[in-house]
Amino acid sequence: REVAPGAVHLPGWLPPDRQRRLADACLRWASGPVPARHTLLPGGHRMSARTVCLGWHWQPYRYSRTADDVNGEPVPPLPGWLAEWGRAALAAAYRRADLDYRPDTALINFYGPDARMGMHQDKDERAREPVVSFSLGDSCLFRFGNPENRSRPYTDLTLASGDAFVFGGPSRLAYHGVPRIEPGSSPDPALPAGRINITLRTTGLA
Ligand code: MD3
Ligand code: FE
Repeated sequence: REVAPGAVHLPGWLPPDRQRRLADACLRWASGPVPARHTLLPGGHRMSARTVCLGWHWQPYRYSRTADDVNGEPVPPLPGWLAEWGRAALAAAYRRADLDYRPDTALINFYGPDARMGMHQDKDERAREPVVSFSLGDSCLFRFGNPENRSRPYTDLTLASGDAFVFGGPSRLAYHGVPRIEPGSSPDPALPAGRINITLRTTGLA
């Protein structure tokens, strides 16, 4: 399950009831005070996934407390239970009980059948704490690359509903992307259609 140094895949780590609870919460946040939106990238492209943020609002290449590129509203807080799930996933991945992990942000991405995410690094965070990802609903093809550039070598794997993935250490700055969604692959009809991915991060901002 260690895909690369510091990158640990935990298939099916979230049981079905937690998948449903998290997905329901994601739907509420997506239609909350700051609606999920297709983020506009500096080059003029619009991301095909929709994103909603908790704790800090992300837009390339900065974090803010208000959703300045949506409606200016303050972003909802990151709930303690979700940060706790992140700590537990990190402890399971690294087999350590004594980790001091305090994520302050979640980015939640909603993918329709044709949404994708190009190869990129996540380096807008000042801290270099690990990122913890949870996947819900449809599976996707996930491409995990290297920290040098967006091309080979990379590892392709499937991320399925309930999977947790931890990216720390040398993997924290690796390029990665989502080349495709597998429509209709969700294991649970009680989950919303499409794919949802939640990433927990530490911005290092105050
Ligand atoms: C590796 N999300 O939100 S999750 C993102 O499925 C993002 O929505 C994808 O890439 C998604 O930035 C991939 C896996 C992931 C997330 C963050 C990472 C892998 C990562 C940060 C650093 C290294
Ligand atoms: Fe990313």
